[in-house]
Amino acid sequence: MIPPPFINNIFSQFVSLNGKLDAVELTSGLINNTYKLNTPNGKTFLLQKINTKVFHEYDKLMTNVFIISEHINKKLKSIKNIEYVNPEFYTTLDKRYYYKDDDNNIWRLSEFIDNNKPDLEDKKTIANEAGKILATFHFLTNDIDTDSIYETIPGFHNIKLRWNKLLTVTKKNNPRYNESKDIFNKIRSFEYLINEFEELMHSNSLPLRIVHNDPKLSNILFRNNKAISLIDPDTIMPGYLPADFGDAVRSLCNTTDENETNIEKVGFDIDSFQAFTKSYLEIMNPLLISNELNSLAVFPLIITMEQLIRFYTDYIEGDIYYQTNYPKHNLNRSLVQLKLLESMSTYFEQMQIFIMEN
Ligand code: GN1
Ligand code: MG
Repeated sequence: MIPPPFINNIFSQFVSLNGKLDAVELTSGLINNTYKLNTPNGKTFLLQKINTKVFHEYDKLMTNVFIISEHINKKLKSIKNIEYVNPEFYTTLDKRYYYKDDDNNIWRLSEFIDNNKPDLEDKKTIANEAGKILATFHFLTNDIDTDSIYETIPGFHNIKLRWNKLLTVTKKNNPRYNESKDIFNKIRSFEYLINEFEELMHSNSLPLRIVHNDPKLSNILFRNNKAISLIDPDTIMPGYLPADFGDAVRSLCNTTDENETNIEKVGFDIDSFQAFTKSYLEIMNPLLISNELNSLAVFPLIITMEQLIRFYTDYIEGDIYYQTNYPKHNLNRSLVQLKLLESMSTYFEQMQIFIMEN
């Protein structure tokens, strides 16, 4: 937690402040530090310290954020009846997209959108709402020129690179690897997904579009079980739409969540998949080309494999990327993704058929 005088100083780089702020840290993200700020006049903001070890290109990242936000605002004004809340990002008083403090920390400020947690007992409704909001985001950004958006983390969804990195770290004599070789061998049994990804890339069959790259459930805001916004614009980059579809399915169609410690509870929920896919395609089907449609079913497997590789690699490397709350957190996260992938792969044909019928 950052001390109050410090936070007051950062906030007042963006907005003039009379009085004291009340700050609460929000901990659901794995990379940045996020604070909810209440101002004396009752307005709430979200202040974030950008993790510059992950986001080296924070300047380009923030340029992307402002371009995208402005585009979405314009489109929401020109087309009525789109239900989407676009949080406002603030420039500093001297018109910069972020504030660099004396210790070279990078801060940004946005409006806090009032929301409440969705009722996860009602998984189908939540998945249906999530499909709508991801499709709305894709629709709102589909006419942004991909050349105008920086690729801030090159190869973000290049699973081949992620796989090669895992192969490199497992070659070193590493005790964490030596003790968990059985997991590595299970991951290896899904190596065919790397090849499928490579074939898709070599055939150049997927168009580059604007992609969110982190449309997980905790990045969707709900109000009374209605999805209202897709937040966390850090990773918006040119990429492939099926990757977003895949990541959303990975996160939403898990019978439990990414940090579950009881692995028995993890599995693929086909009902949520169908509810999500149906509402996603209702909006996006007319805009997708057939190669995109044809690869929608395999991407949830590819992205789950990628997330599995990333968590496991980070565990082997000593937890240098993801924030962890206990010693084997990343190993546990890997086991969750592995079980999810095993379960999901048994539903692959059903997923394919459902997509073709919708
Ligand atoms: C990271 O920090 P957060 O929670 O927004 C990660 C995503 C992963 C996600 C898994 C830049 O996102 O790619 O899917 O954790 N972001 C980055 O929860 O690596
Ligand atoms: Mg993120």
